[in-house]
Amino acid sequence: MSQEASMFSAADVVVSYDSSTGHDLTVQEFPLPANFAWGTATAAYQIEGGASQDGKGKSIWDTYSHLEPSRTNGENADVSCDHYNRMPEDVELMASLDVDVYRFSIAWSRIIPLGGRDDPVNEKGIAFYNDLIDRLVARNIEPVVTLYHWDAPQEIYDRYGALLDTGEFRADFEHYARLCFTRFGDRVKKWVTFNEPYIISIFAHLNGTLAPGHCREAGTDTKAEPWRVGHTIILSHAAVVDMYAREFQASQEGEITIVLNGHFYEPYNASLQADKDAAERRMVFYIGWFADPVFLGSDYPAEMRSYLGPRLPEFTPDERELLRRTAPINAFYGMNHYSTKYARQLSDPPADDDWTSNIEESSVNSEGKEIGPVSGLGWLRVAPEGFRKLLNWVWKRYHVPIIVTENGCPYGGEEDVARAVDDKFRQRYFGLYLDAISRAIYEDGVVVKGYYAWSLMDNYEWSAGYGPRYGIVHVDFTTLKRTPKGSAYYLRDTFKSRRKASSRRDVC
Ligand code: PNW
Repeated sequence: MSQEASMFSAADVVVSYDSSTGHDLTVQEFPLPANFAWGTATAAYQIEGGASQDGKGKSIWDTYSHLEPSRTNGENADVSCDHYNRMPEDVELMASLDVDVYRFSIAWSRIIPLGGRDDPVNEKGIAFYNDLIDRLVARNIEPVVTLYHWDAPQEIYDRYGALLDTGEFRADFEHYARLCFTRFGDRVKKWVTFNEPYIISIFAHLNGTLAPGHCREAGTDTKAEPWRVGHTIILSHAAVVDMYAREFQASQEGEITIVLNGHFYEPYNASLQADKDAAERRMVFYIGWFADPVFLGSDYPAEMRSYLGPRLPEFTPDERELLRRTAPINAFYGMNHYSTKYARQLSDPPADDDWTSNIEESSVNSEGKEIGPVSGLGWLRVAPEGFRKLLNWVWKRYHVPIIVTENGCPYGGEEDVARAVDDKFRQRYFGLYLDAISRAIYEDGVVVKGYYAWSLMDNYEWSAGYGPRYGIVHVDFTTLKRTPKGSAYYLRDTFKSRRKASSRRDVC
């Protein structure tokens, strides 16, 4: 199984930070700019629960999480953290941690239960998000809203395959986005259209480990579908950016962009040119796939065109013009980042649906050296140097300010609240990754404006169910009690002192 397909392993490993990496993994507490924003992030399906409350329609995740046999560890998010009913408490919790920002997503099928442009609006769903936004604003917490965090309305999937039909999806998504801008845009000043198009395309339409679970075994066209889905996302994003700029930006004065995830890649064998090229090309296929059209307004990267040939859809002249026009409107690069991997160029012929240009990923290189200490997930290694390099890579290629819209890690044994609260592993991970940002800013000249920890609280980790816990707040999934972990206080305190340190630095 490729690393990409394995979601959860090594639940309770004992970690030594000075393992085989040879890197200095001591947190330095380097400063961050005085106006650097910190926040927490969540997604609707992962925390809300209230699956059919107040007229909410089904999403593809409601269906996928109830499949028999289960593809989600036997678990669903019908209740999850019950945020839908406990939202005021959660806002107060964030206020107590002094967060500047809360990034959350809107469940499309909560406000348009059937999803389509001619379907009715659910005012009770709108009221929930209005209340959330009002409470955030009252607490001086900036709402950052993602429109699509993986939960397409089931009905539009049944009607036309959701993201598989570019024209239909784009029209329905535009309608949904317009509704959100109209109802919430007086108070929401940062919008994200899509969360992680790579994961939607590959995990949901090739590996099949996320809803709607398309994969070779399910008989779907894994050669073409992921690239069609990516194409739909890019064009739907651009259309909505265009609409926001034309119809809303002048009066609402907000910003809009997309969130892309990506690892940094190091060569598996650093003395082989083929592996060095593979590491670079893996990032082009992972990130450039979306970021070139979105932020440069250009075609897909040339490497992808030549490798994928007719599997990769074409942009029409009108679409190229749309991309060119909207590229500079994207206000920042939303970066979700968790870890670094090694990339190795394979020589055996790849599968006909290969999406990597025949590159294998691993956490151990040709000399047996690990990329970093393992977290609660085998692939998620502590590798802050890779993070710094990725910030540089993105800045050099796209030259837009970066906001880190997700970063964090799970660790083993955190069901037990007493153990979870003492989450030194996570505190150190955060500390090291914040040091990497500081060095990228002050030593490398990269513009990074904010950092949102994933996640505000333990939640439903998609196909891994309630296994991996990424929260800075522990959730007891029986009583639903919230208990801040040490990392919540670490983040509150470290941002206070790092930002103070930077003002001193600026004065000197
Ligand atoms: C993100 N990977 O997903 C999502 O935005 C969140 O909803 C999710 O809970 C969080 O990260 C933790 O997994 C990812 O394989 C899924 O590199 C997979 C990867 C990265 C991010």
